[in-house]
Amino acid sequence: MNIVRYRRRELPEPLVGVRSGDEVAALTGVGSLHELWALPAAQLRDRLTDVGASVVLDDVELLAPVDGRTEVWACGVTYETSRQARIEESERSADVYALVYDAERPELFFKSVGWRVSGPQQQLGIREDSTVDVPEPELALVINRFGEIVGYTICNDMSSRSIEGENPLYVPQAKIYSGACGLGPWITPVWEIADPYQLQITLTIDRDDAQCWHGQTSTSLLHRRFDDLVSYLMRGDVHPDGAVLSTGTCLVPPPPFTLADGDVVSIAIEGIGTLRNRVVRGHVRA
Ligand code: DO4
Ligand code: MG
Repeated sequence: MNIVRYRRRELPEPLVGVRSGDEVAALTGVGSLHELWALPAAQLRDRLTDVGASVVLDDVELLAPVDGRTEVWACGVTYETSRQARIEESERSADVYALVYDAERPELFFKSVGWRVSGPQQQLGIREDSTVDVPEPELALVINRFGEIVGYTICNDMSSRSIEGENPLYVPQAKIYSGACGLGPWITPVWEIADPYQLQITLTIDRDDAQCWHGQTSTSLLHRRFDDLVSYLMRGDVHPDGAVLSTGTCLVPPPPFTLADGDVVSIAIEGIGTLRNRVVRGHVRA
């Protein structure tokens, strides 16, 4: 079962519901996702049982599973692969990545406000002023206002390697721009995943209807603990509508790979699903 944010063709307002198989049913009396993140984890499960009539999944538009004041944050250099890729792309400041990988304090950065996030049926972007671009397939934690992990989703932390590689102080420009954050297709509640440290992550990139890059990894290679990452997010701020925390990438397509206009990026995570988006160069359609 998954928690979905979606729209029915005949209705303009987003709805919140649960998906089981190929059916979606609206949650009775729940108008937004962030209302659910105001509940303690122990109450969430019960709240998901009160649903209305079902509709067919194919007949709804799935939206990014984030709304209200829920922010998307991300962690960096949490896997050895990411550490190595960043050292290689940033000759003059390689040290900062090696240092943060081993430091007690993880790298956390702001990624997106909810309204800018692309859902599963929307486009992702690559910047006009960037020359090397990659998707970053990441397991994302859904956290309630009390800092409890209540679910999991998939984040595509789209990144410009040429801009970040020039100078790590350019990370916000490499990571935050039109179409830089993809989330979805839905949220898997925490109790549905037996071991989040044993999930297979697969990245597939298709170009002109043929596969041009494919890689597979596992969350077992994570160099941090999820609770620890969450504690750093919560210790300096409040998140009254909860937060989404993406936990870093373990797959970075090496040079000379770079994303191109029209590529289709698919990220599959075991127990969650597949997030698939088309990429455009320049601003994405709102
Ligand atoms: O240091 C920059 C960000 C790294 C990142 O996004 C990742 O490791 O996933
Ligand atoms: Mg990342």
